Amino acid sequence: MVSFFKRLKDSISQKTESVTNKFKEGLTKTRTAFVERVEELITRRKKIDEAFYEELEEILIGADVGVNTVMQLIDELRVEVKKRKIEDAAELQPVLSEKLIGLLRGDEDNKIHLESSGLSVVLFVGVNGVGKTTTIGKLAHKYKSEGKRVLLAAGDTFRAGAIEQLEVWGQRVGVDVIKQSSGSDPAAVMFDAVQAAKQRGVDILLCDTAGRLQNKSNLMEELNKIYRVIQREVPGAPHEVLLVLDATTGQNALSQAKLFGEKSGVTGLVLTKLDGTAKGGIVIAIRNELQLPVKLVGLGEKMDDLQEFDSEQFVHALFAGLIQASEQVEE
Ligand SMILES: Nc1nc2c(ncn2[C@@H]2O[C@H](COP(=O)(O)OP(=O)(O)OP(=O)(O)O)[C@@H](O)[C@H]2O)c(=O)[nH]1
Ligand SMILES: [Mg+2]
Repeated sequence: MVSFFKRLKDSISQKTESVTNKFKEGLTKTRTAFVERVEELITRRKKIDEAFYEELEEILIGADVGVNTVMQLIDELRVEVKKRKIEDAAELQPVLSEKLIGLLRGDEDNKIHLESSGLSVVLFVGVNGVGKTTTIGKLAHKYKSEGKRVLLAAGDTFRAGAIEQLEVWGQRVGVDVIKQSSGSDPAAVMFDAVQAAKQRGVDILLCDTAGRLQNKSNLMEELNKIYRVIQREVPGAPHEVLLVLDATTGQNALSQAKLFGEKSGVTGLVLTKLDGTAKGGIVIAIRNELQLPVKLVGLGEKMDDLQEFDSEQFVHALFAGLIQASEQVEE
């Protein structure tokens, strides 16, 4: 019995460790640009004074944490520093991590809500090239490995090569794709896909759509039609509408989310290409300035490079270098 619990505990901690490692790897660029600069600031300035706060502000804004969020964060830090009577800059790091985790944590959870039995439908939306199709491929892989029956719907009938791209992912992952010819009505594709999913006893249907700008009203209307077809054919569906955002576009991603979120019944966000940016602080800005939870993050182009978002893991991975450094100092 004891060994069973020990094995269970070990396997859980191994899993947590591998998740943190994935984040660590994917956040390398952000960590180098952001954490190393904070570290440098702490060692150079030593004391917490006005000049220290000003420089910290600059670093945070540079990492795309967003001006409003940075102001809030610095104010909270000031309060905490006074309360705890901190003078030494080196002691600020744990307080900063704590505050960042606080900003990232929300009331709503980061899980993707699916039916425990029966068909769940997840719709992916977003502007061109943000990583919708890739995320669908990765997520299909994840669910398939968990033993779920997955089906994909090729709802991007607009861009040349889009259907083939989804089919390549389908083959790679080993799941079927429901499609029609290029140029056909995406709502009709969704209708077919839902019928096929029901007939085949599928657990999760992942629906791709064409990239669109939130200000193109005909395309937003098309999305609306897709949404209505799914809603009509499956009770409670779509279970999630995930807006995919490209982290490398920084503050632009934030404004996309604001505009899209208002118009298309978005339930959560996917932030892709975090591996490709030094501005991973955008996660914090998005979390703090929008009511929408970040549910998934993309950390590379491969099948396994997708993680469920976890605020503590994220901040931990971000500060991995610093935490190690401060532990060494303590030794
Ligand atoms: N480095 C990195 N690249 C990514 C990630 N996610 C997607 N990409 C790449 O981004 C590019 C665009 O991805 P797609 O999945 O085609 O994007 P999309 O939103 O479906 O694009 P459209 O269908 O044209 O609107 C591809 O080259 C992907 O490999 C990620 O997390 N990290
Ligand atoms: Mg696509």
